[in-house]
Amino acid sequence: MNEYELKPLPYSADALEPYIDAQTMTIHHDKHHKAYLDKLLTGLEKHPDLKKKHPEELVKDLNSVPEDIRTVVRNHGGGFINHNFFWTVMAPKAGGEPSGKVGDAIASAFGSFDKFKEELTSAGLNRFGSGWAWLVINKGKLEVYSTANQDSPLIEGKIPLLALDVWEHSYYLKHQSNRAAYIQDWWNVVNWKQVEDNLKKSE
Ligand code: MN3
Repeated sequence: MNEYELKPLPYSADALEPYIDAQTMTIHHDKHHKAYLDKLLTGLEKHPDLKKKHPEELVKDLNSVPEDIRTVVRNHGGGFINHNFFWTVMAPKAGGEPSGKVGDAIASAFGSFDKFKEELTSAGLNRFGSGWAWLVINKGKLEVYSTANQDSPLIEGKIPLLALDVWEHSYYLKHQSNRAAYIQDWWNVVNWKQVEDNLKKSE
């Protein structure tokens, strides 16, 4: 299948209401996400062979990408794959506290779910400007951290389990400048089943 296509959202645009509004979801996916892909494709026109690789592979190994499009791959390739991932870790009728494997892994890495929630929330709040907060696996251990712009954890060899987009375009229409209120709402749509799948896949 073509990995350089914009896939539809895995649920309807209004599925995450009342936490994330339909208009935000539509613009975020149809305009912002699409623009990352379009700009990535424009960059790759100069190096069509690179399209034989999965976009994640390009981002993972930026040094092997020709210098004239390295920044394009980092920013727009990153934006493209980060959003592919982001849609999957949200779902309607989700949120709450994870049980099972993920619940155990979080409790053992952070002490408790509440401590983890605090850490990820603060990573999102303290990211100055645009970026992401992540739960990743780094050298076999669960870790919370944040990246600037559209930098993917894959650049540093970290495996993403959960992503929180804190670019203003993900909340401004509903929450205006209140990033904290957006993050609080976002916890209600975290798709723990997908996070668990991501954890299992990483093993
Ligand atoms: Mn975004």
